[in-house]
Amino acid sequence: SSPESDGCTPELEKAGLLNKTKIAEGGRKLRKNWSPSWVVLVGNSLVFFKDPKSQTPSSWKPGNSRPESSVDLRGAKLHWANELSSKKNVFKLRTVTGNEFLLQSETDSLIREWYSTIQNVIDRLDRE
Ligand code: I3P
Repeated sequence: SSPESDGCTPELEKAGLLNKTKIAEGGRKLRKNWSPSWVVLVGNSLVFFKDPKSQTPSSWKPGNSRPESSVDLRGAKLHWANELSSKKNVFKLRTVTGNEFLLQSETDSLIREWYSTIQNVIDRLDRE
């Protein structure tokens, strides 16, 4: 079992680079637009930042650390979704408000870690 699931860690945290596309907003389908995103899992939220690698040194200003968007994981659903993409290692995250995201990594172990860490947060919130 992972260290995150030992029940002794109140705040799960994880950060890393994933490929991301939003595919629905409020239940309404969107056109895919994959891009690398710096993803941070903190508390009950998944927070998306612009890919730091795509920023020039001069773009590192305090204002640029503002998240692009943030997802409340309470009541969210997570599913492997390789049928929704030609890419490998894809999962879908659906929020209670009907926003849907696909997240993807070329690295199998990395995407599995993200999946189980996010699922652990969703499960914890379901129990509250
Ligand atoms: C889409 C783009 C996406 C692709 C999507 C295409 O074309 O190539 O990368 O998704 O496939 O429609 P466009 O750039 O013209 O919008 P995947 O990479 O996830 O396969 P889809 O329409 O079959 O979902």
